Amino acid sequence: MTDVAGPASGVPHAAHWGTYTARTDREGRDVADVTPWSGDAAPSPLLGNIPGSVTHRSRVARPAVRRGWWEDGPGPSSRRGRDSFVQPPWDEVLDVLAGEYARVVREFGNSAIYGGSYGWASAGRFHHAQSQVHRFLNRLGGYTGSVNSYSTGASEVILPHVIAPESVLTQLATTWDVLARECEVFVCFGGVPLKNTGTDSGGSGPHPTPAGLAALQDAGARIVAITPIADDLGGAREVGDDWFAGTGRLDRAADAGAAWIPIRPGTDVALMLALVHVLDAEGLADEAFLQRYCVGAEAFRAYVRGESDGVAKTPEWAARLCEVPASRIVALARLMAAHRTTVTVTWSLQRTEHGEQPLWAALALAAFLGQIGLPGGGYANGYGSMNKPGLHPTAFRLPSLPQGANPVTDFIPVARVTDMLERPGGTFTYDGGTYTYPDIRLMVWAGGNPFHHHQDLGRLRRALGGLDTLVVHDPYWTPLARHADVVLPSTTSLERDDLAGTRASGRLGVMAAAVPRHEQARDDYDILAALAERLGFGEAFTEGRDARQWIEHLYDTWREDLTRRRIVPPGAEAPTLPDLAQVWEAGGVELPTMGPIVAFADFRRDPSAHPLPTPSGRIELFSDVIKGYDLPDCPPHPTWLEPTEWLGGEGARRWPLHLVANQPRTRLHSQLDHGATSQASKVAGREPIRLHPVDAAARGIGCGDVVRVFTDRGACLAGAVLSDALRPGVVQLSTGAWFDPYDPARHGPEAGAAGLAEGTCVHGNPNVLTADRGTSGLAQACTGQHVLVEIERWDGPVPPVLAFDPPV
Ligand SMILES: Nc1nc2c(c(=O)[nH]1)N[C@H]1C(S)=C(S)[C@@H](COP(=O)(O)OP(=O)(O)OC[C@H]3O[C@@H](n4cnc5c(=O)[nH]c(N)nc54)[C@H](O)[C@@H]3O)O[C@H]1N2
Ligand SMILES: Nc1nc2c(c(=O)[nH]1)N[C@H]1C(S)=C(S)[C@@H](COP(=O)(O)OP(=O)(O)OC[C@H]3O[C@@H](n4cnc5c(=O)[nH]c(N)nc54)[C@H](O)[C@@H]3O)O[C@H]1N2
Ligand SMILES: [Mo]
Repeated sequence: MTDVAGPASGVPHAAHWGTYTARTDREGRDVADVTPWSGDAAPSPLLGNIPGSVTHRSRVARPAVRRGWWEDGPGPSSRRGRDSFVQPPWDEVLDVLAGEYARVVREFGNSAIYGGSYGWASAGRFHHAQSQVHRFLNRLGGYTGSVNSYSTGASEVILPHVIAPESVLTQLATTWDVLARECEVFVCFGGVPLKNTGTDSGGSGPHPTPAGLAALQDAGARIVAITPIADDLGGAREVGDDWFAGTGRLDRAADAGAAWIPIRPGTDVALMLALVHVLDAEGLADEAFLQRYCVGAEAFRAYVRGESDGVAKTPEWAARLCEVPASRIVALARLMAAHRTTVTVTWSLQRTEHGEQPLWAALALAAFLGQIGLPGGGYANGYGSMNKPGLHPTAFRLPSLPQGANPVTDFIPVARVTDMLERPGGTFTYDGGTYTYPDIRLMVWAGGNPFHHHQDLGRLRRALGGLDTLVVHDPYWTPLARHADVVLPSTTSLERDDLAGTRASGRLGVMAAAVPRHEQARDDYDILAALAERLGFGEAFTEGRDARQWIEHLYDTWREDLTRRRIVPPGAEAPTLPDLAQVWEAGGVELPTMGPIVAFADFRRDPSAHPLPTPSGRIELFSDVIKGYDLPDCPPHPTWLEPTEWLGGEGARRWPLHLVANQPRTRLHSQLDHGATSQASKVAGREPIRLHPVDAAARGIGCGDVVRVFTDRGACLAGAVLSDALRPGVVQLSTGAWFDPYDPARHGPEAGAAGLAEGTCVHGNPNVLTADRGTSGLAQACTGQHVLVEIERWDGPVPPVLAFDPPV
């Protein structure tokens, strides 16, 4: 877009994926171009999705209500997602909706409202949609909420039992400067996928990870990327065993690049156990470390040796499972033991069945190496998963909207949403407890999209039919909005003032409104305030402030908390901050950040003075607490458990391709899928699916072909891309294409006549394929990363993608 007018300098703004200046088009109604903030050395390509997004045709222009709900009233319906919409005026919709909230509370109680509202929404400290909804529902008397995240749901539950809370691992990871100086061998399960390091929830500042990784490589560290997809680490290539036999740092000129170990997906635990087996068998384990800093090493060792189950976890045993040659496993173990070594695991590995295990097995491996707490050595999670691990965070939190307390105790682990709808009154286990699913009548979503994030979308669709009412606040006609009864048009961040930042961003940035509100869109805050008013708690919700006054209030109280050191840990620097008007004028304010971090250094120095927050105060390689839970799918020490869907299992005979549904390179989740960066990646208008040339040839698939990807749960169309960056047998289809279920009446009957099933996503959303199955009875977390599929060339008529065309 070149038609740029507005103030030549533009206004400062921020997204989860970076800080930028927005300049508007001639009419001042949309963003025409964005300039990355000058302080950002590696701006995210996702910025390219922003121009044109405010007035895109997929915006919700005015409130919309599903016809059946408006005419017949609330109640279960199979018409959700198929019905037409009416567009009554705002006031009428708010009146009726307030009445419906009151009815549900009166007839069923507050636990009948599901308001977890999981999702990333937009950057911004005040207009954070989920916080706004939670505050509203708490004032209404509470709601059934959700715990943990889709991102790190298994980590959040297992890690506190065995080492420390997930937030400690990811926020206080050893910083890249320390790694570059000290780390000699960097073994990364899942690579360091720089495509993911652009984003952080709340608003990103600079992006130091690409430079951090480059510095580590330039220093000659041996980087070993263990992943089914080579480009999870740029430049990684397969090397011989002698590469691993080398000593010292690499001579960069002679031996550039990183080693790629193309592991079979879902088998990392087997490889980790075998690495421990080699350390143990060859006397390379750090016995003093195990004794001083760990509990349970002997029980775990007995399992690795096969003393407890009769199966020694030898390299030969592992090689059959993970298809990494035994000689390579031995060479890697020796390399790791001989050098200052960091073992890191991307978050993706725990987004799989038994996802607790790779985290725990990697911890055990690092413990046997004995380098936890040393500079450049030890254990980490998520380098490359986000713009966070390895950065220098602020020592204190940033301003946030107080949500109040929720009197309702019902909750679900976030990814059990369909189960909850299908089985009211049914039980589930979670972190040692047994709980009951509440009977949900009303569901509200603001800032999240289960048709993006959840698995087995066909099942989710059917389950939503059982609700009385589904309310969705979103700026866009997302697939979730299409399935809603009441659709409330929210503003995008570009239509309102806010402040942005995270602990890793190193600054609090100004998000100045760049354009006026689109059509009849309103801020989530204003929508909820209007509902609260009708429900009799307007004042309690707003405290008499408008949005601008709230931002001032949040900033001022936070500044006061800093000045009085209420939120500053001992020893950390407390900044002297200007007032909000000055921050606004400057476009943001830099915050003091922590110096170089060596994770778990205090614990290593003195484990008695600085115990870990685990039950024993030490690293737990065997957990008595988890043993007490008695879960068949989460034993008390790291264990190889065969997943239901993997290439070594029975299911692979019928479904011979392992699909990795990872994060998209060209957008954040489903957000701005219609933007230029995202659209440029589409193939034949569909989401690109990458296949190895051998797998493609076996199916007669060429580059650019439309293919049908299917399981017995569902199917989607996608655009084929051939790539030898993939391990053969592995295919990759990122999340985020807007779900577009084939409907002959809308898409035309021709494809159906040629055999395309109704409900097939014509656009390429992998969550029509994935199973809705928790990681285990411990965390019950999302397992959407993996699914076994088959693929065929689709020679029938190709239906248009209609996902971005509003239903009204
Ligand atoms: N198969 C598979 N599935 C996965 C994953 C995977 O690896 N594989 N990964 C999972 C992970 S890690 C995550 S975090 C989830 C992400 O799942 P989500 O966070 O649910 O995905 P988003 O697309 O970011 O959804 C955010 C929604 O908020 C809307 N929005 C933006 N700003 C505002 C606002 O100001 N107000 C309101 N009301 N709405 C707003 C956007 O339009 C969008 O519809 O997906 C998960 N799903
Ligand atoms: N561009 C972009 N960046 C993002 C996001 C986005 O949507 N877009 N989302 C953000 C969010 S919310 C999150 S939680 C993080 C997620 O961060 P991650 O979970 O780390 O990201 P993914 O891309 O899902 O997976 C990383 C890599 O793991 C590899 N992998 C998959 N399965 C296996 C396996 O079995 N073994 C091994 N060894 N490797 C495997 C895949 O090749 C994949 O590319 O990303 C964040 N960053
Ligand atoms: Mo995530």
